[in-house]
Amino acid sequence: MLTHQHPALHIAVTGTVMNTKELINTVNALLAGSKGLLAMDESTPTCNKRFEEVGIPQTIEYRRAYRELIVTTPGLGDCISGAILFDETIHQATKDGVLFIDLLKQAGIIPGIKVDEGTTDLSGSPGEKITEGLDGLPTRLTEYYALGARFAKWRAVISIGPHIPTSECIEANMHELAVYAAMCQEAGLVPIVEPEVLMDGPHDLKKCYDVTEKVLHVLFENLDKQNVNLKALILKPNMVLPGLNCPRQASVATVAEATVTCLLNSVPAEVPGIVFLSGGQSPEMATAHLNAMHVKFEDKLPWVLTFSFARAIQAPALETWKGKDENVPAAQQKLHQRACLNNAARRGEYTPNMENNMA
Ligand code: 5MM
Repeated sequence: MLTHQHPALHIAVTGTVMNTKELINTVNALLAGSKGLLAMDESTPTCNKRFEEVGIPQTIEYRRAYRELIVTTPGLGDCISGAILFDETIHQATKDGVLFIDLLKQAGIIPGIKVDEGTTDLSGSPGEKITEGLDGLPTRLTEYYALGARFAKWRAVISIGPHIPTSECIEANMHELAVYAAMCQEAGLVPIVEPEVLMDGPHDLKKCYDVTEKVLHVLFENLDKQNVNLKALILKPNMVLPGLNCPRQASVATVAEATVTCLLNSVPAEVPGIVFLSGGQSPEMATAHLNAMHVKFEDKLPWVLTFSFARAIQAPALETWKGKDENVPAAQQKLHQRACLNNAARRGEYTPNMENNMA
């Protein structure tokens, strides 16, 4: 037997087996029941931008207070299985000194961490971006694991325009996502792989479909090249939608059908789960789209299909909070309500009149 021939290899092989088991346990817990993920990993510039939109001061203390509001929301763990944190947040605590990461664990929510370091211009390709953060990533992953994170997230951004995306941009970004995913699995963290085709622009739904399908094909080719275990990752894609400035918007049923068809054509059945980003859709539309996918396609889905929204879960709570202590309970109620509505959508049980009834 291999292990008798070489003791060092025995340790390595055993370690890998243990690692895979732990990764798959984490995946199963993240995809359990009718729960989904809460993305609360806005980088400082993005968080400040969201605050500015609703008139909240853009300081580290307001960001801390807002994240405290989120992680202390009563009952959040009933609807949310995992929360994606930003580096600043993973080190923060409540005003009484309890680490957010500990509060999440107590609530039965698995802590995750955004590990990309944002995007920069892709050289030689105007209008296109490449994500940064691979340098020193294995060390950071080890540190995040020690802090208690059990999954990670990396976002690649693909824009649609007259001459973009280019094949070079797609290839470069998907290669990075695959390298990141391999490093995560090595470090015991489940990789959430997020290739986001942006909604900005006047393009139609067909264009979004074609670009999303191509991006996903290139992604899975790269994951294969990097020997990433598809059973131990989660895909976080965009839904297939017309651009925000497209004159021909699509019905909920059309978006659901286009999205599921695109995913069935490009995501291997081995992948355990797909968790959508909301990408700038209103909270109500993101929920309605997820619901329609389950109503029409439930028995055809080889993977779990759920949510990992940031704006589409947080927006009503942030608008209600406005940075004021006295608004915290009402804001928490909004957050909990949105999470519950998305749970209903994952079961195909959401109806728009639940919006008013739950309020
Ligand atoms: C695409 O953004 C992700 C999902 O959020 P939405 O549901 O609002 O589209 C989200 O996880 C995003 O990656 C984080 O908010 C971090 O974004 P930044 O811009 O801060 O890197």
